[in-house]
Amino acid sequence: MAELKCILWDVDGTLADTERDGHRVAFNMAFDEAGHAREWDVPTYGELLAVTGGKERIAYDIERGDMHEMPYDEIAGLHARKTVHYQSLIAEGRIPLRPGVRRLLEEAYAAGITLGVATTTTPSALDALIEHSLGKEWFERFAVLAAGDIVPAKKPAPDIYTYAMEQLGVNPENTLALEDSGNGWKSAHAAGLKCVVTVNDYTRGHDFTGADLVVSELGEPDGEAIDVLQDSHNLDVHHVTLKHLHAIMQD
Ligand code: XBP
Ligand code: MG
Repeated sequence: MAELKCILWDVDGTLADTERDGHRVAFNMAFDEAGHAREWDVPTYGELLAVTGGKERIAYDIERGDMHEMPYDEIAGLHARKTVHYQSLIAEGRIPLRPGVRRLLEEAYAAGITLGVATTTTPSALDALIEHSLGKEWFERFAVLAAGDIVPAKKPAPDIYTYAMEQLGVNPENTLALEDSGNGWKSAHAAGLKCVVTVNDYTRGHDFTGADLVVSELGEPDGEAIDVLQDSHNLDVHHVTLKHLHAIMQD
């Protein structure tokens, strides 16, 4: 039994559905621009999401023989262009926050819970999402933005969560993660955190054995009841509130 003091948020798939219509499209724009005969369609991108990190994902596609060989510098250059395209797509405002995200963020912030981000995504891609989808005030409201290559081992390794907690001076037993994917859940769990998972079309079939709560979305009080896929603490959830997160920590 421990007090909830900190919530660490994953970004892609959790704050917003950025993968299919954001990152995937931006990768394809960069491939096309560089003259690569490669397009990641929706199901292919789902397979590639097994590898976290954009540069790592390109390297994996090369390794499995679906893109032609290129040196690491070229991969990094291609990925840098992808990030520019991603920032433009986000600036167009076409990727909204997922249901309930703003509500729960505001509720936790008002309650004095320390809030942070722990993501695999490139920092400048994260900045674009905060600026255009969340609002600039969140640059200050998040006490840490842990992102990208700041740790060498990306999710499912625990490193990004461990790094974020070190920066904040909080303990794992007082921290809860919000995630959307199997790799994200594994990362949070390996860092010693409790974890609530909001699935999406890409991640619904992932293995979340042991996660504290797995739901279709955070939901809204005036909306339909959310789907509860896994409920390890027997919570009666219509939409996820701060009260539920406290209950998970104290169980
Ligand atoms: C997100 C990722 C990222 C994004 C692309 O995983 O794996 O690689 O798909 O971002 P998670 P970059 O939500 O578990 O952090 O291209 O900037 O890496
Ligand atoms: Mg994610």
